[in-house]
Amino acid sequence: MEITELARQVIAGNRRALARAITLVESVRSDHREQATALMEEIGRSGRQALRLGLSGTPGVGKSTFIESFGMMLIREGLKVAVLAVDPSSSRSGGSILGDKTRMEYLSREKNAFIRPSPSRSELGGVARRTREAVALCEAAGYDLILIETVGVGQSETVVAEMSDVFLLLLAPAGGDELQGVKRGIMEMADIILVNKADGDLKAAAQRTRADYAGALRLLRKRPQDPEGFPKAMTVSALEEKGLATAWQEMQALVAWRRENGFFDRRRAEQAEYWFGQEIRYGLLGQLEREPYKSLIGTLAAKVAAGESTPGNAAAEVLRALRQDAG
Ligand SMILES: Nc1nc2c(ncn2[C@@H]2O[C@H](COP(=O)(O)OP(=O)(O)O)[C@@H](O)[C@H]2O)c(=O)[nH]1
Ligand SMILES: [Mg+2]
Repeated sequence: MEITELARQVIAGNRRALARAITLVESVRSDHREQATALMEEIGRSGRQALRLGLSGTPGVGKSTFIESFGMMLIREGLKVAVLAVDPSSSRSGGSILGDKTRMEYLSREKNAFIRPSPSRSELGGVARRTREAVALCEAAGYDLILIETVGVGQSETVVAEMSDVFLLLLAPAGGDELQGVKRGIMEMADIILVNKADGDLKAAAQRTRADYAGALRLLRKRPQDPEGFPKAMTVSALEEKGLATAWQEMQALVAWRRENGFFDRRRAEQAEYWFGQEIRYGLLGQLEREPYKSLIGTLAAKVAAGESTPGNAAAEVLRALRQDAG
């Protein structure tokens, strides 16, 4: 199919076209990449904007259950919902644990929902680009809300935070009174912390955990993009569908404030700049993994290891070679 026609069908809301378009942006073949770039140019003109929600949480906290309940609630409100995942480990673990359709039983059957698991590729740069382009495709296809899911591993949280308007951190109730070793960096990215499983026997523990995190959030440096009371911690039960409507109201209030105060657009502009920088880095790193640089680096690494060259000198030699080839 011609790219212009594919773009037209994506914008017309054709789901199969959207799925095909995402398959195209996931491909690593160089001719496909060219087509994907052309496609992204075409769909960039749709002018549509979705709300992008990032969702992070370790395996077992209830991400899939949350997406199912929360997504169904939004569908009932008449919204179109897309679910994407960033999981750089999926190719190694032999299958994605994210965007797991079996736990999104109802949502996956909705015509106004679109669920796409993480592509099976381990390289974070590739996964990041593909997800960013998939987000843009879903926006062009008319989805109102895009949920981008990730597990708390490595850099994947940063990747998701840098493509989200609102970043949610999902936690489970803590057993004791300790915070669950959530890295400070992740806390600092969160706009709303949702302590899930606030039901049955776990309810009291969830409320304690929420209070602990609310306290921890107050200790963080105030960010300009937050109105009074944010970032905040709340309890929800994805299983019993409790607290979800309140959480959604909070997200909307936050977004409305950021829009009114210029932070929404500013954040998107900063994100575009961030990804520009990342694309350059990924591009350069990709070049280093190809010949002739790969061999050159191998030879120099052996010299460095043998003490025949210093890391600084050896690296300078590689950079010189890159510059010469470019010029
Ligand atoms: N009690 C309770 N259990 C939940 C809740 N949400 C998820 N679970 C359970 O936690 C387990 C992991 O949920 P899942 O959604 O697969 O977590 P994920 O790995 O983060 O996607 C499952 O057994 C769920 O039934 C909740 O709100 N309350
Ligand atoms: Mg899951």
